[in-house]
Amino acid sequence: GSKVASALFGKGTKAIIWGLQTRAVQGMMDFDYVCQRPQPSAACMVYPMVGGDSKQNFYWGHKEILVPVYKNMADAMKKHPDADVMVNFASLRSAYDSTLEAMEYPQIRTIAIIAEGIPENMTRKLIKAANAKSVNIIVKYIIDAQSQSIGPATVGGIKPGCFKIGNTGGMMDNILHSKLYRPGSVAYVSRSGGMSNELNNIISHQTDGVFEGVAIGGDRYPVSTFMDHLLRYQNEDEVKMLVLLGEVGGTEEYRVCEAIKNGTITKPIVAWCIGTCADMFSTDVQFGHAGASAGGAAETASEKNKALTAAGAHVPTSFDELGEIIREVYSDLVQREIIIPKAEVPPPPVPMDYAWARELGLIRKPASFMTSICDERGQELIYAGMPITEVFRQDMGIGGVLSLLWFQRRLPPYACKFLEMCLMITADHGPAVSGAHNTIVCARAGKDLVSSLVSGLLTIGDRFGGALDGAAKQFTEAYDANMIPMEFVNSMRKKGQLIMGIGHRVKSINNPDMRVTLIKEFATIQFPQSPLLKYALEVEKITTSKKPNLILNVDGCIAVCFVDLLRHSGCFTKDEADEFVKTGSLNGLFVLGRSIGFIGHYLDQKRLKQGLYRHPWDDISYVLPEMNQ
Ligand code: Q5B
Repeated sequence: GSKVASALFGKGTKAIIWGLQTRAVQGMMDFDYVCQRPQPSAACMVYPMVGGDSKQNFYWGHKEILVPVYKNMADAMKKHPDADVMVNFASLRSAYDSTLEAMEYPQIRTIAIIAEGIPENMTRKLIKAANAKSVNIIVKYIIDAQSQSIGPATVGGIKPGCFKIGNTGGMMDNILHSKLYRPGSVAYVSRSGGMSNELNNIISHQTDGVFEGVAIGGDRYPVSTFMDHLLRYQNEDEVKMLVLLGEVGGTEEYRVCEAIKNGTITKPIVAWCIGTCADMFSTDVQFGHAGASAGGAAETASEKNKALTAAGAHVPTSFDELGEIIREVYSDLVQREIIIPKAEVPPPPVPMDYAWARELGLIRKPASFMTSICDERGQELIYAGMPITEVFRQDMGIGGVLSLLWFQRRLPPYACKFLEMCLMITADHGPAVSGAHNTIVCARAGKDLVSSLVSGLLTIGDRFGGALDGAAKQFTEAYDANMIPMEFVNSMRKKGQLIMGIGHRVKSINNPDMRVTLIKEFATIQFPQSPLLKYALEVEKITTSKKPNLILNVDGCIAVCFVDLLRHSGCFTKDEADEFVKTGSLNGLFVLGRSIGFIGHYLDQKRLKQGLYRHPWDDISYVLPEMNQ
């Protein structure tokens, strides 16, 4: 007897979905919505995840709804006793076990297995397990197993207005195009899920549409057969004509011939077996499905087409003619008033997913933020227009990367070298400076790397390490205003302001800072021009004449050299150069360079296993106010 005796799906069909295939489930929900089902078909999902049961959000038209996700099948079955379908998205490794488990629940009448690559022996065990149930239960099951290993053989099943299995029918535009949101009068069965899409298309254009379509899969051992479904269609009043899309391999089509001849199938049936081109090859041809290979002359597509014609099916001369034949049979049924085409009712609009609408170029929205330095979306990471492989091919170094990411352009090699030099020179200046001290104290308080690093970085400012931007601004303004160095120093004193980039706690003209010497030398030799450096050195002469430690310090020296680079390298306009000073890029150099040292200090403290730091009392002068009695 047939395993598929009654209707598989109705308008109220509820399914339990095994697996977290949210896109496919959303597709099912959208289908349900456009079919104007009162409720979604996906009752719940099952996924054996860590943690408790949860909920997954989906769209129901415009609204968002929550679908429960259960850790185990037993709970899903108990909470949703009205669910009689299982759509099993489990992988080929777990599909076997989960299908067997689902069979333990009598409420489940239909199981659709989506996994590809379930070994044939396991598929056969599943069939056996289903058959081992009592007769009542056996007739309840349809198991659509997938192709063993060769090519995709997507399982599919769609009943317009009622239910669709997973991704069957494609995306919403396809469902609308093939009018799969409302039932027609034509029911089909095919092996291939992919070809069933083509059938949806042909049938919707040549007739009043699809009533139901099932793709049984390309296995050598499909669990449901053509006849199982054709018999259901024969017994369904709303179905007025049948379509069978067979293929090379197997003998199932002969059972259909038999059924036509002995009057089991009385409804007009259009049939075609694909794979007729196999006759043109001198050797046997294995098509994409595991079952699609002729085991003998009778299994060829041509022989089966001949037999179907002889049995009384409407068989085209080629696949190209299939639509025409379907149309002819349909028109005849309309003429004889067996089919009375219904008025079209437009389906409710289903909102398109934002990502898809965007991909189709249908919508636009202002971006929440813009970026112009790095693009990681493509196959290759791109730094300011340059693929990362090219950065390495050209051996651009960290200076080159910095020039791309900070300044959005390739700077000449001497400029990249200068950037690297700044990072190397500012990398560390011992544990005593404010930032390193903070990092060390923080590390010794047991904090992590990021916290310790940040605690050091937060000390960078006007006094310590963060005088670059201020120095660049002050020196540039004075220079551009044609102030002679003495005028500049005096004006700053008058204003009561310190000159940024001047002065050092330990370095002086008697104890010169070699870092400053290195930068000065490099800029003087390598830069096309260094007028601001020269200006700053004149200022230094004046300040050091007052106090020997009022030297052009490391911050100041880098700052003025950098302005010379921005202004005279030919890579920036004057406005761009000013803008980079204004936006704080110069302090960025110190921050980046000194991060190297701070991380070093953090690691060093951990390596030395230093305990919590407490400042010694004898190093603190307690100067509390005296209380008046
Ligand atoms: N006087 C750096 O001060 C320091 C003057 C000045 C005019 C000035 C001070 C300063 C500007 C900020 C700056 C970066 C606080 C320094 C760095 C990185 C580091 C650090 C490291 C590393 C030092 C004594 C007398 C007073 C002041 C006058 C001082 N600075 N006049 N312009 N700039 N500079 N910061 O020695 O008449 O006696 O009252 O703020 O460029 O952070 O290694 O440590 O790599 O980690 O404490 O190199 O110069 O001097 O404040 O006692 O002043 O000189 O007005 O005059 P000192 P003070 P008076 S590089």
